[in-house]
Amino acid sequence: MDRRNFLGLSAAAIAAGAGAWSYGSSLRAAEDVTGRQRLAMPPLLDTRQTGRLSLTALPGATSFLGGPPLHTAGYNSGFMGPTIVMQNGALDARLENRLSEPVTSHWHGLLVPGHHDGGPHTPTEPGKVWADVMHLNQRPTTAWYHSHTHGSTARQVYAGLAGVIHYTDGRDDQRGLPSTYGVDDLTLVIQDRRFDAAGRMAYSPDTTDILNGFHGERMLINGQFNAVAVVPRGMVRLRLLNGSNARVYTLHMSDRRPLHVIGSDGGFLTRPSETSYLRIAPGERYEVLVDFASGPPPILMSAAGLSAKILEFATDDSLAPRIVRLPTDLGAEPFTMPDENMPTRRLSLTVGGSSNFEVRNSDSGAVQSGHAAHGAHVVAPAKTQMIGAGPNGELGVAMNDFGINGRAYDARRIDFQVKLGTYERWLVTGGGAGVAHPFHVHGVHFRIVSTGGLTPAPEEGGWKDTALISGQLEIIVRFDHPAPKEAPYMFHCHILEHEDSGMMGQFMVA
Ligand SMILES: [Cu+2]
Repeated sequence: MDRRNFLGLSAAAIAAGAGAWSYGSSLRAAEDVTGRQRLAMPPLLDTRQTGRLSLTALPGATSFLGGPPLHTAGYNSGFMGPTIVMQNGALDARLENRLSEPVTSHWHGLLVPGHHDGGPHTPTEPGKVWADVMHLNQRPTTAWYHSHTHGSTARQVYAGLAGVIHYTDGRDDQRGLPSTYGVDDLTLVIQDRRFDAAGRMAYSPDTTDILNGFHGERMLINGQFNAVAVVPRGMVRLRLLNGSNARVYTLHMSDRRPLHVIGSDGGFLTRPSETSYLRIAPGERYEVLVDFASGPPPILMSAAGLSAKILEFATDDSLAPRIVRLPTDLGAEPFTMPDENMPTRRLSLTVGGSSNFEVRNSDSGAVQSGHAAHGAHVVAPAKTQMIGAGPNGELGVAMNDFGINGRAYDARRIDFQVKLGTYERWLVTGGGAGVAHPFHVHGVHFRIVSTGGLTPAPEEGGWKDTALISGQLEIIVRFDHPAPKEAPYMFHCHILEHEDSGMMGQFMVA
């Protein structure tokens, strides 16, 4: 198989039914009072009645911003995936792969055993089907799913292999929360994309992109550019997923109206927490309530890294506001620190064997030619050439791994084992490449005890599965599901170019 051609369409793939498809065309009927294209939600795939989930990874040809069709991929469509509604109980899940390379569906935020986790040890080969019954039991939350094929994750997610999960207990009415999908309960997949000189969306990471993570200049929300979210004049719930490969956003409303955070990666907070600025790193989710009752509708902006418009809103007076006040109690159980002697584990996300390694980006011919040979749709290589300060302060080119505790990911090496049903305290540091790394652990939720020596902000004080490392991150991790040697859990940087380059490890739970 020619890896370069993943985003390319084989004749067989076209015959499989994806065909040419324009993301914009299906939305034309949805123009509204603003005269602009209305933001569409991903299609809803509710598994609660059937107890079944069927996903098919498909190639697509998607046109953006009026440009030519581009090679994309998705679950059950040619680009991106449906919003899956799940609940506690048995779920008969199935993933069929109609792409020309292996894929997985990693359930990011679901508490399932290693063999259901969709990590790199359980790829579904082209033409094959993965199927099993998953037994789900966890707190309601907004989770997501994406491909996690080692070495290809960044490119596959960028191509569209990602979607959102609404994990529900059916009690949002009792909580006083908006819950009408696409009306007062909006799912927002936030991603940045880069366009080349010819106006085509491109994924062509060079050395700098691998060091910093691949950043784009245009915002894509639910796979759409320049769309406007239309909401009632009342309380609106925004389920925010940072599905970007690398970009961290600091979200705020253009008029600074408050964001009332009600939930994070692993479930609801005990009560809403008000903030004006909300930092969200790749892989993280937050649920917020925003009151649109008064004033001209604000614009969702990002203040960090990209001082830019993320999403415009418009209000529609014909939509009756259903929720007009902030709930006081979200029903989440407060967390009490376990009174037990926990093992402490130290993890350092490292570049070039050191978490403090000074990295310089290079335009040297040697570095560039290493990438130029691969063409436009190349995946990040396993090793990256970079320039670092040598022992005498001189600059020299060396091959250096991204790793954890100085070691790059090795699928054959189990980094450690954890006892099932216990807690551990993890002290996680990371630096290098001048980048803050979002740390994600599979199959668990954790609580942040401290970050950078401080107690976490209230919105970071709930259950999490991903957290940005600034200084030392101290977390309490709970292990409730087994992960055997043949299907261990991953822990890794969620800058996908770093993950693919080796900033990942794996552990067993038994
Ligand atoms: Cu990283």
